[in-house]
Amino acid sequence: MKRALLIIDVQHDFCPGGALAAQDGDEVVPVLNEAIRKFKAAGYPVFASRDWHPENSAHFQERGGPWPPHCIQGTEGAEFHRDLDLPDDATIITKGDDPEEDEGYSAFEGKSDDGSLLADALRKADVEEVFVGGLATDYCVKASAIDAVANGFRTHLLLDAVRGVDVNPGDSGAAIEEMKRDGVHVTNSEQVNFDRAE
Ligand code: VGL
Ligand code: ZN
Repeated sequence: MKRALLIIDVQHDFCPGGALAAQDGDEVVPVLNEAIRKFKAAGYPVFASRDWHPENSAHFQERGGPWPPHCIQGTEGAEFHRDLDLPDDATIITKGDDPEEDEGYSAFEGKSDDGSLLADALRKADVEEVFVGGLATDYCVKASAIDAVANGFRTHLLLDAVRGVDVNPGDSGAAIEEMKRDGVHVTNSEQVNFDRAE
């Protein structure tokens, strides 16, 4: 079964010091770098989503949305984490760019540079199984993993490669339970081993 690594929103604003930091969000970076290395070595593609909001997004509190401004297009906070080793051929998925919507939590609502929806880009690459890591467990990771299942992909959450915002204590734990209920398999990245996989 062809696999892909799906990295959700590993951007400065979701890391410590950023506008909407997940606790210890930057700790996912070395774990994901190792996963990137393994997927590339096995010939599997890497997809990376980015939260990419206009300044006046309806997603922000000043327009009635739930969040302080974050990941504003073109700012440093919206850049992928400087230490994330994204391969040159990674497919970048952009989401959250509609100023009128408080949506775009799921990477499956996002599009690649050529305008393809993520599900179509994955199918075009013959991917059937996705491994999901990134930020934040309780928002975009949860929405993306659940949508991956809904789109027919066998879906694994890389537990050591996610961190949550936890607006309320326990949100990330509850999110993991919700993902499991919806058919997401939970694993750790060391368990992902391609040697004997196919
Ligand atoms: C996210 C809250 C608001 C995320 C994005 O990437 O998890 N969370 N926008
Ligand atoms: Zn956002």
